[in-house]
Amino acid sequence: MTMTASILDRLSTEYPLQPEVIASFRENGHVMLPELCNLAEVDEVRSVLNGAVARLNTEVRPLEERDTYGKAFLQIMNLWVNDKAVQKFVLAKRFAKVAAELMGVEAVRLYHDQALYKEGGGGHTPWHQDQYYWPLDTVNTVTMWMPLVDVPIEMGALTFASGSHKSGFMGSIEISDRSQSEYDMLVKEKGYPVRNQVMKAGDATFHSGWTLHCAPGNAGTTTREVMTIIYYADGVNILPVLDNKNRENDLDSWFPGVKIGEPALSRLNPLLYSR
Ligand SMILES: O=C(O)CCC(=O)C(=O)O
Repeated sequence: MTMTASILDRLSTEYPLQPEVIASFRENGHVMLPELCNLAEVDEVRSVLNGAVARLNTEVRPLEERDTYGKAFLQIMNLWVNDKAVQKFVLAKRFAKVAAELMGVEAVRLYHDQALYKEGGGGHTPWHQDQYYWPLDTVNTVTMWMPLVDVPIEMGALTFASGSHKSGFMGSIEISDRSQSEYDMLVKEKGYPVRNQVMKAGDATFHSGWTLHCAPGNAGTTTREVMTIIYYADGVNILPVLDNKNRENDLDSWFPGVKIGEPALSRLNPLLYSR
């Protein structure tokens, strides 16, 4: 499957951000941008992504044989390196520019992408912080989360603890039953407002690396098809010390050949936008 030149052109057009949208992102640690892709764009991108996910997925166990993390979604990472058509979507300037403007940085690089397909009957995504997994020495990281189908709450709507990013690191807790129970208590204790983000296909949320988030299970029978792209500010380094195995694994996977303390730069991290 190939993407047409017209889709490519449309994905490099700009999505203007009002100052209050940027302010809301910085205050809450997340924001929803309606129609970041229009329906024609979603249709084309969706067929390309569904094809790539079907080809690259290696999870064949029935849901009941998986642990909590495994039940949450089919997770297929860095599709852009395996599929030229997906590459056009993941490297699109429209999204990267939004990421740079929300973070208030000059330029952004790709960390990696991931398809997060929550199957019908799939489990909840426990509360977690993404940046616990990442070896990056910065707070300037952001994930774009775009559903390719409409996502009501009961299909696994992304859910944020607003303002939680301001606390930064909250604990060395992997996505698990433990992260769900401990962070659930913390969210209540701290009184963070909880936002279940209902979305239409082509809308997108952006959330900071330290924002606590989770999602309910998919109570429906069809898959919640979501594509995510993770960005970080150009010029950051790998942390001087990696304090957990996940960060070590991420360094190996997403920064091949790069060592701790060095600039976060490898062949897998193209510059996607520069002001
Ligand atoms: O899609 C989900 O259920 C969770 C998404 C997530 O954790 C993320 O994109 O960082």
